[in-house]
Amino acid sequence: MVGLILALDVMDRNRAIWLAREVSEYVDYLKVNYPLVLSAGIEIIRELSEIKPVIADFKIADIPYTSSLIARKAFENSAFAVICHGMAGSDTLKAVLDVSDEFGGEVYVVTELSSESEFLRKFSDEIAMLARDIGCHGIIAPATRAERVAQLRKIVGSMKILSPGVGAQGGSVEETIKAGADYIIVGRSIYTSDEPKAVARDIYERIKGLEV
Ligand code: O7E
Repeated sequence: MVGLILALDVMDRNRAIWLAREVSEYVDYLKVNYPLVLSAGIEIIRELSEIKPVIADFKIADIPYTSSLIARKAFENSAFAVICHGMAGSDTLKAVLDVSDEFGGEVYVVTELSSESEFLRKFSDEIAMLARDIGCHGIIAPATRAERVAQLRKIVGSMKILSPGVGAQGGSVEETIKAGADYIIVGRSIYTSDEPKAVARDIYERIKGLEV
């Protein structure tokens, strides 16, 4: 199964809801990050969940206790999954995983960012191993470096790989899927377009065309 995730980094509630509805037939999940939650409030996660399952991208990276509070807030507001920074370490990941288990949710772990990420890149293989060994559900791997997606796929086996960095950041849909990503995360290419639905459809069809 390969698919598309919309990164809804818009600052306006009504626009977010409109975009989500507009592209819903082509996306599997909606990813909500700080720009939208800080603008529209945490309730936006609940509202969007009625359209598609929501991944709360709070890139949780605190001590275990605080991290578990953040994760709980996301799941209580109907998030399907949360994203954690693997650099926070095993105790934080385990604390978040415990909360997600209570809600039947999922936890995805950032290995290295699609940007320069010069510090995380030194440890991203180990972060992926940790995410795998403690039973997280997936990792985030950079579409801007398809060779890293391929390498991380070898480490995580059948875990989900979600890859941001396609389009606005220069990554390619085809190379990222061929390298082993399950989901492509796309934001600006879709939500700044005059025709978000047409762009989402095009990406969806290209992804599905590569499905093995
Ligand atoms: O570049 P865009 O507009 O297509 O948006 C990409 C989205 O993915 C945006 O929300 C950004 O915060 C996120 N992202 C990256 O771009 N690079 C990363 O390495 C990690 C993420 C991310 O979403 O992490 C958790 C999935």
